[in-house]
Amino acid sequence: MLSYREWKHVFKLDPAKDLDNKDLEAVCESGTDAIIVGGSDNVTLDNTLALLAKVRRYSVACALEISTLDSITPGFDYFFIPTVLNAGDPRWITGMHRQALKEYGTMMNWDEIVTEGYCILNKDAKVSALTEADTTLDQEDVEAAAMLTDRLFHLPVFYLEYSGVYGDPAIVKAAADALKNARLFYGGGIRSAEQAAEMAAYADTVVVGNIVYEDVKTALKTVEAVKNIGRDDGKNV
Ligand code: 1GP
Repeated sequence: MLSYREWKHVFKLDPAKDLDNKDLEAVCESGTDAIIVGGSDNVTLDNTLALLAKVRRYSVACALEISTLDSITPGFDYFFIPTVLNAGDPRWITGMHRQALKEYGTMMNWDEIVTEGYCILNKDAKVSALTEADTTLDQEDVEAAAMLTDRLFHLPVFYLEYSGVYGDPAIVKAAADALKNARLFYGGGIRSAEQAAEMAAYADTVVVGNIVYEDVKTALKTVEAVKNIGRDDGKNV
């Protein structure tokens, strides 16, 4: 299994959404580097476990991105923990994290934990409302958030989250240029192989979500598009 620091392409699957077994197989066997299990609402322990069991039929790496303490369960290769840097509600910055550590802190395998500095940029995304995110950030604000992640907090991942809309490549490039060590994850609105390739020119890891549920054939084409970019990030893996 590749370390998350080597992932170029991942699919994000939502435990609250249905995907038929044939499509799930195609997604897991597509050559993507990993499946991230995560969603903003109606995520439960039951639907998380059900999706984990299905993905585990395949050899692809599988990570849980935690959005609710209820869905935490062992069995994933990695646990991605977002801290939403531009959240208005402090529960999404450190509140739920402290609560989780009180419950699970002594039993956590820290090698499997990856903290993501999240920057949410689509004002209409469910996750913006949920976290009360300030999405009015310009390029300099995003560069500052990237530096906050990378230099000040030394987080391993900076996640530019445009969930539902395709982002601004100039902002993604600016974020990439501001990062020295943190990996840049880009996610949001990828609906074609060309868009996936465009973001892969700047982001270390391209996250493809909803299109899987809307047009699986196109979703599958994003894998090769991203893998063909082959850029050198200059970071240590
Ligand atoms: C969502 O960043 C991911 O958390 C992917 O976004 O669903 O818009 O592809 P989309």
